[in-house]
Amino acid sequence: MMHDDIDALVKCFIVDAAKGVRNERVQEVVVRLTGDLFKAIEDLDLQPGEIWKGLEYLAQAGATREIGLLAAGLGLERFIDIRSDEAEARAGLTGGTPRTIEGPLYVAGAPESVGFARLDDESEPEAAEALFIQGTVYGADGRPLPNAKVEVWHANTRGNYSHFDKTQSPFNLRRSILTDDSGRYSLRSIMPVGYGCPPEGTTQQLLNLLGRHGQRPAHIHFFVSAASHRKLTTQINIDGDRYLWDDFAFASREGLVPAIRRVDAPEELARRGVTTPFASIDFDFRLYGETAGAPPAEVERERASA
Ligand code: MBD
Ligand code: FE
Repeated sequence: MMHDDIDALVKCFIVDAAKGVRNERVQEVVVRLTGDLFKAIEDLDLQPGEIWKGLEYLAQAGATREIGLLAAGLGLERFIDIRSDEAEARAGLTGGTPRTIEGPLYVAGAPESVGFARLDDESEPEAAEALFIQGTVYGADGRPLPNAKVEVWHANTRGNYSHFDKTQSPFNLRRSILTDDSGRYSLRSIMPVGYGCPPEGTTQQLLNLLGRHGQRPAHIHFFVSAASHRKLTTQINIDGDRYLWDDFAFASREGLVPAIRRVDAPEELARRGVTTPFASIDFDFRLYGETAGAPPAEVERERASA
């Protein structure tokens, strides 16, 4: 069938068949996506069994709650970010901390504190290197922002996230820190290890067929928000990870790989209240001001909460 014939057919099925009140945006999107799908079926000569296989795959990915993981692995989430970067650049917003993808593993409702938080529940004292992160949140005028909210979450030494990994305590490695009067935040946690897609899951199943791995480099997620500013969604990477520039979710970016300082001086250990050498990272955040010309920075999507 020719593409023009497919367009006519889709119009018949979706537009002409409409008798009730329609949502114009939904109709526009469905007409486009259905038409593109039908054309792909025609061009690739997809067989009925292949088409059902695809639908069954999506159903399975949904049923096992891996749609968010699939979006990351296909680069869809990264693509959304690239478009958001372009929209911000068009609105004249440059020079802020780079965004990178949220991923599917945020959980709302983490414990909140002012200035400092310890993220780990002390359940991995042997395996884990202590990690301290500290910095300042800067606003649109370049000045430190007191009372900014730094939401932070990351994996444990097995690459697993609390809530989704039921062996961890609630909100382990998840906190919400408000910056102090100087716009500063600081935290103590443990060095994370990179996440890997569940080996038997739907996402890894597809990645295998594509000859791809499903590994992320070690990373730490942040939401940074403040009154009159655009919410920033980003991550920092742990330098030296073998997957640093080979992330299955394509989230590594220049500017998000801070230097790690390894500290073993006895007086420093004593000052931090630790008995073994630790890692320290300085990382500042630079937010954009609220901007009429840019699409909303707050993304609506289904998120876990506890
Ligand atoms: C993660 O930890 C993550 O950040 C992403 C994007 C996908 C899967 C697991
Ligand atoms: Fe993650």
